[in-house]
Amino acid sequence: MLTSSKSLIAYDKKNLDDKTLLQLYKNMLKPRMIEEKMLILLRQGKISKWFSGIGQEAISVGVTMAMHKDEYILPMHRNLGVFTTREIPLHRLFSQWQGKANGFTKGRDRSFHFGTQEFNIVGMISHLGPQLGVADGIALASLLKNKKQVTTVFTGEGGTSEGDFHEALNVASVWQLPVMFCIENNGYGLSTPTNEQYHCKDLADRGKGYGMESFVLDGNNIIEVYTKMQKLAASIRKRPRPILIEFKTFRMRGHEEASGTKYVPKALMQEWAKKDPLENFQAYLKEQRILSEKQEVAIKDAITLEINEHLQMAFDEAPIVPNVETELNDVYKSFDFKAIKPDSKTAELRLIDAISQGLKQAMEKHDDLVIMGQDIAEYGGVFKITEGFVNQFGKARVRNTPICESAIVEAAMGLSIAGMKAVMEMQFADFVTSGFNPVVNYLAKSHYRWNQQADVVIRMPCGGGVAAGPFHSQTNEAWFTKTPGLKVVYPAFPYDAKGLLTTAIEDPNPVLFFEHKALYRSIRQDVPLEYYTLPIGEASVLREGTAVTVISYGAGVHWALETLDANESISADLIDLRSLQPLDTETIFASVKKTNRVIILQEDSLFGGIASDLSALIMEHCFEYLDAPVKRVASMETPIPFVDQLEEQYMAKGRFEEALKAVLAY
Ligand SMILES: Cc1ncc(C[n+]2csc(CCOP(=O)(O)OP(=O)(O)O)c2C)c(N)n1
Repeated sequence: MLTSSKSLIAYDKKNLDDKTLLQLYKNMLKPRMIEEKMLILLRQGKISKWFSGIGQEAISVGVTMAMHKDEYILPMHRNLGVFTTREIPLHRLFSQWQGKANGFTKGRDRSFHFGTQEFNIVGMISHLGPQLGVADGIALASLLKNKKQVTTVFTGEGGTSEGDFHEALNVASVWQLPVMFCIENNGYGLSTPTNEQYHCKDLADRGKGYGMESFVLDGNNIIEVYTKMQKLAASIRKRPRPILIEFKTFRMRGHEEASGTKYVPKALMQEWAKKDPLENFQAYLKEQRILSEKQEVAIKDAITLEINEHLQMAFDEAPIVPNVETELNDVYKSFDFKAIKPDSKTAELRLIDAISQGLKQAMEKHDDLVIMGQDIAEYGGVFKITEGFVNQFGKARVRNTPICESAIVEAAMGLSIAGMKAVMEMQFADFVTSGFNPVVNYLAKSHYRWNQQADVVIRMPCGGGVAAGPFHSQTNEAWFTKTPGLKVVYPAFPYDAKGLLTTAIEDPNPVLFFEHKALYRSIRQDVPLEYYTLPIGEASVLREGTAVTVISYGAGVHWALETLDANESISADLIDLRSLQPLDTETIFASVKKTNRVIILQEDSLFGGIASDLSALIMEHCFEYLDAPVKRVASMETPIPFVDQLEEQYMAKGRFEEALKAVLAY
């Protein structure tokens, strides 16, 4: 609180007119008054958690006012001022916080965890850091479309310790993306003070390390924030590049309301209270005779009325009525698959060539498709799938990336938010762990949370049998098949690989596309030369028989074929799943009901693999038809060893034949 009515912040209004100054004031006042109301409601138990931005309004408001309304802004949990300055009707915000349908997430996510294309706002996910890489992707789209727009993203100083921050800044700098990275340094990350968070004077100095201009601004001085950000935004629109801005400010309330501020020294709190951005600015406007007492009362009355009316609307809104179908339907964006029939002209292609051809033809078909990955441009990727692509499509659409899986998955998400398509080549499927968070938390959940598709395909060169050891051999599809929101495709043949990849790219949902490295150059097939698509979610029945159903995918399909070829007397249905999520249970159940015996072969180690769930599904749906227990054959429960003899022992392949015969003999 200011003890006198004199402003303690040295404002320089430059050439700002009174109307703008009053607008800045009103825009700061509104979130402050909303928050004060929310604190009352919180105490009354009428809303859940609250993250306060009191004392930090000048940053949200100044930055948002410096941007054009059609430019994307990516706020965090203390940026109510961003939402109100973009003039979101308050009742929609209130409904959001009460988990009601007129909010932005149909009650599926809380507080500020939402985005809205209508207002060009992309809200955070809880993990904080991913926002920064998403901003890169949005800015990349704006750069590629020559839109001359700036994208702004916020982080707290705590969030700057996450890897995402460093990856996102580096990518933005290497690609010269038009992003304003805004750090709100408010002294504490939950209870952690800055000296336990980082070991340098100003976080802005980190910009230098990334080859980026950076600035420190007084985050409590609305005029400084607004005028400087306006200037920077204008400059970036003309000359695209990233800029890092550190706003010095202070968190005046607890991390969230319930947690309090006991650990914050009182003197520090008092010192910052004197720098309150709203009270000081109000005093200044009065000193300058820009704001009268009467005007102030009128402005406050109008805001109070607006808050109360809109709150009433939200309270009057009926609570969400749960509906199982609605929930399930919203996990994926609906996709109207259009079968494009293959041309009759074919050529014998290896799996790797078929994938390359499908990808190339998808690039020709979709002008807005961008491919990103390590060493994929001139070098053609480590497996040479994108060899020659740069010559045909240029480096803007075939993008070499730094080694930063998280930021690239996030950038792919950003491209999708900006209406583009992205394919990311994971150099080896094993490395997806370095980008795991945005895959399972951002891509997978965004359609369910706020109706935002993640039009992204991640190509996953995977699998063993190539003597490459524990970190270049894994087949990690099970990490993703259990995550609602992702599709998982795993072809075993060139024809399927090409047609399913083109579909995966057409599908607006996130697809993990597994490509078995050992099959790349060993499996050949006649493949149509023109563009075609195949439906995701349909298994293919490779052999038909009566005695047993063999279910597999990827390399396992070829092991099964070899075994069945060597045992011609075994009459088996052989099902190649092709797609693991969604799963073609209809084909599986029909086969099991016919043969009454089933064996599932997977290359992954046993526990928690897709075979386990398949087994459970078969048991639940076909129990009465089974003449033998469902058998799973999988690799050993160890990491994948390097040397041939050990790897061979590890692999499920060597145990399949015996297990198959045991199922038949049961
Ligand atoms: C990956 C991850 N780790 C930890 C948390 C828990 N958490 C939420 S906010 C927060 C503090 C963030 O501090 P800062 O980035 O400075 O933002 P502030 O809350 O101060 O505005 C923490 C630790 C989280 N949400 N996500």
